[in-house]
Amino acid sequence: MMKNGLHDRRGFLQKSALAALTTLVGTDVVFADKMPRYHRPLGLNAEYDPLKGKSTEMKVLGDKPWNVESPIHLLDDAITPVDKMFIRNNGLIPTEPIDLAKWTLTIKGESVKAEKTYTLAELKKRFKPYTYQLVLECGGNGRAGYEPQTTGNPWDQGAVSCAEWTGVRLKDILADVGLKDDAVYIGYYGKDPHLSQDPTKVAISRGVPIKKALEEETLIAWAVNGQDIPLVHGYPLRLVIGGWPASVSGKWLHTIAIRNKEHDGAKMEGHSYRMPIRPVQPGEKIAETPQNFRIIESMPVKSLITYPKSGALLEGKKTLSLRGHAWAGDRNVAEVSTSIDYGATWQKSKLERPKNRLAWQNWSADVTFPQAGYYEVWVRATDSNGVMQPMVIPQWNPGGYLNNACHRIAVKAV
Ligand SMILES: Nc1nc2c(c(=O)[nH]1)N[C@H]1C(S)=C(S)[C@@H](COP(=O)(O)O)O[C@H]1N2
Ligand SMILES: [Mo]
Repeated sequence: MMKNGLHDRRGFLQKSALAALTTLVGTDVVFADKMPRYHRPLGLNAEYDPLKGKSTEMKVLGDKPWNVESPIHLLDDAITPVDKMFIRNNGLIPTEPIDLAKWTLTIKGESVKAEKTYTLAELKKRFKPYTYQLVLECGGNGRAGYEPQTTGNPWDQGAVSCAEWTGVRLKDILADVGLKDDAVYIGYYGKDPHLSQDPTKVAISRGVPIKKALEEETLIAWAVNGQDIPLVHGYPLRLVIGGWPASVSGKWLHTIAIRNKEHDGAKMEGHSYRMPIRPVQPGEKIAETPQNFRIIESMPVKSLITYPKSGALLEGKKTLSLRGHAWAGDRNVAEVSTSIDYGATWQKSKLERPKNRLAWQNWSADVTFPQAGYYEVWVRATDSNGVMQPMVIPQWNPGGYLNNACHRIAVKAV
């Protein structure tokens, strides 16, 4: 498999593979022209390290696949820098050298008038680029809070980011392709190999109803925070859909299928990214039939205290300036409040408007502690429909999804 990816028809190393090798080893590859046919340079075996360039404070949950979360205080920036962005992979990070000139996006499926393929250059030339701040939150963010523990990564609260993504609107591309009237869903396909490396298996292939896909903020993106998307976050092309479980934002994107039925790709089935329709007892096993579950769509209202870090020591003064972010899936956040007395009283914070729809909102508050001692600071957001975060862990569910219980930090005033 690797042979075909690296070598040209005559068996010599492709220019793109040589360029990748040069980048990897950080210097010229002398005698590249003397390299035997089908030789696999050792330098290309150097494993890509997704933690390179990441903050050393990131918390690694696992490396097969790579899952890495941001401690909450690391999410303090208004726009999440890539070095503080969580990583969630279902499969392996692609290792084939990526040739930008050859990367294409194909739109196909039952509900396109005719299949169409675009090169990256065509996408950039033919359609108008847009930049949006978009919240990407793993559907399982907060899973560690559920008792009993469910399968899946035991995320604390840091599987969330809000970065500035640049690309073209999927709706513009689909208008150019031409859809049939029966289009109801989209499904993405990325280049990441399945964990088993079995090429017939797909690591993940999810999607959204066509209505969400056609929103203005749904992007086919090639840049994040003004730079190329890092490999681990989907270089060179990714679908970015804010407000819904980030599992619908396909990385290493090469194909989008326009479906005449609910997409049936990998991780669309069973209890994957689904909630039970009726409440279940914690730990209860229910049949994983479509009748018992609904697909998670918009994410629930949530907020974080990103400054100070939990355990902060307040010395010589009684007032503390808190700050953080709040978001509410497809909705806006209407109010953020904080409490220093275990929820007995609440103080409304200053809440900024989102930069654009589906971006998180920054909030800040000055709280005054009546005397020296130990406190907990709680934060609670309410969305534009009046829905409030719960103080306690919400309804247990088999996938451990959608825990949006209030975030809190400890503070010691001395
Ligand atoms: N191709 C591909 N896309 C993917 C995934 C993946 O494993 N493969 N993981 C999804 C999940 S579950 C999440 S939460 C987000 C994580 O995006 P990030 O790693 O850039 O933060 O990517 C989504 N897109
Ligand atoms: Mo996820």
